[in-house]
Amino acid sequence: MIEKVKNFIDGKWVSGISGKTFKSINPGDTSDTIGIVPRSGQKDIEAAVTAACKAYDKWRLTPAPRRGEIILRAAEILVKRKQELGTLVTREMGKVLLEGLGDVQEAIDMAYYMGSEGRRLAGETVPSELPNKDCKSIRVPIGVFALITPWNFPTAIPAWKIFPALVSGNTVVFKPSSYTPVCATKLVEMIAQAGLPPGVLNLVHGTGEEIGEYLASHPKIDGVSFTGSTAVGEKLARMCSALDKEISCEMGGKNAIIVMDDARLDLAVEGAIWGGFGTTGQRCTAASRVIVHEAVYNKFLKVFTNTAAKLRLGNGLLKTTDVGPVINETQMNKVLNYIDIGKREGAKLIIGGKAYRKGPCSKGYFIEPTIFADVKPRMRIAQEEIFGPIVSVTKAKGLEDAIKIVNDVPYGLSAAIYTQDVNKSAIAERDLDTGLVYINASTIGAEIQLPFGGTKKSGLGHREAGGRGGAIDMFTKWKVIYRDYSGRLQKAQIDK
Ligand code: UN1
Repeated sequence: MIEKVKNFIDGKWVSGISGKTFKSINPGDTSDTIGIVPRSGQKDIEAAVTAACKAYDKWRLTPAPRRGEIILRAAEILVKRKQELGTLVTREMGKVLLEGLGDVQEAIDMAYYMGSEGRRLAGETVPSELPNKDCKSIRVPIGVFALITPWNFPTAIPAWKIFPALVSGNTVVFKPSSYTPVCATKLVEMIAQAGLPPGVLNLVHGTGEEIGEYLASHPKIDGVSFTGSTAVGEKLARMCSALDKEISCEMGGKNAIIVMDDARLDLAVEGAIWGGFGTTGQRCTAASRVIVHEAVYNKFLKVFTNTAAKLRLGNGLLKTTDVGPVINETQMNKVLNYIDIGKREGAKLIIGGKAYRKGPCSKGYFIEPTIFADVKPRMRIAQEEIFGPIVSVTKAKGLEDAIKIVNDVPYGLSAAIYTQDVNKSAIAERDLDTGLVYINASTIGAEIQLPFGGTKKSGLGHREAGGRGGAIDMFTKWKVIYRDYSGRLQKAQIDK
């Protein structure tokens, strides 16, 4: 079935003003068109921003628990339609069905968490230094937000942004990736069905080049939340800071798993397979490096390679598939180019290394799960984000050496260590310079009730998701209120 997708502006589903469209294609079978999508331009953005501005005051003044109730209703709708939406995630993005359903589950978790945040959004009350005076800090919304999201988590990442933005009292113009527009449309449809007033959440489809920057720099946009490449994030951040706009970016990663000589190798192999090849390596948290203690290097490599060799490529809807396609031709060429770079740099290609075009896979963007061994820490394949099913394995002399290798990259999102030694795990926890550290678990699979994000080139501004320091900080600003009921002028710092 081909969906005729529309924009959602001011509570109505509308076609793009220019009438131009583009197609959304199944990356596992390019003969399967999923949707015809408006290729919006600046006028569509204008209409969406105007609607979001118009809706802002009423939404801001709606009690936060009421805003939260709408989000909780959206959660219920998502639960009911999880199977349908998860299947669509697999069809439009390519990840295997279990992960497609996990993507939707992450959106559901976020909806419950942020829906109930409507009854918290807590500030502080503290005593005043003067009599008959009180002081408190409260969270207030920022205004109209532009949310720009990638294709690798077509429902979870939009949910990470939409729900905290809305519960905090902001209104939204949402521009999803042009590779997963149908998933974004279904998600918005379900949220709108929960009873959101018109204009509070608007959806505009189109490409980053044509409307992304225009939206983010629009004078009526107060804040921007972006997830995507470091190159685009840094550009948007520079632009927004020159325009005095709030901006937070969640960007690339070059995540690593350390395997110590005392590790449970079976667990470490499972973690490296899941982190490296799960989601076809297309997570910003993917374990694209494994740093192995020299004493267990050969043994680990052998089991890791044998296990990777058994992974089956294919259509993510089939139960027999372990690894789906990469998202598109550009990404496929980029990943294949990195395989060439690795070979030229002298890394040892031990498995994979090619596009996979057998049988039903001939119509999609499939790449064999690929492992490079004897990778030197400074090689490009060990430094740059690849975003595909490629894992580099590097030998380390010991814990200190391994931590140094993990940290010696421009990114700092996620890192993991496999060890049975509590002291080693404590040192890793202290010294790994990443936003997320896993002990005896892979680099992927962050839970939504804690802040998500990284150091260095992995993130700018506030963290995503829940917990102290999470997305509520991204979508609110602090206001401090002093109330003097003494009936006279009291001077702070002067009156005693
Ligand atoms: C991403 O790839 O941008 O921790 C997000 C994880 C997921 C989210 C990944 N919960 O792997």
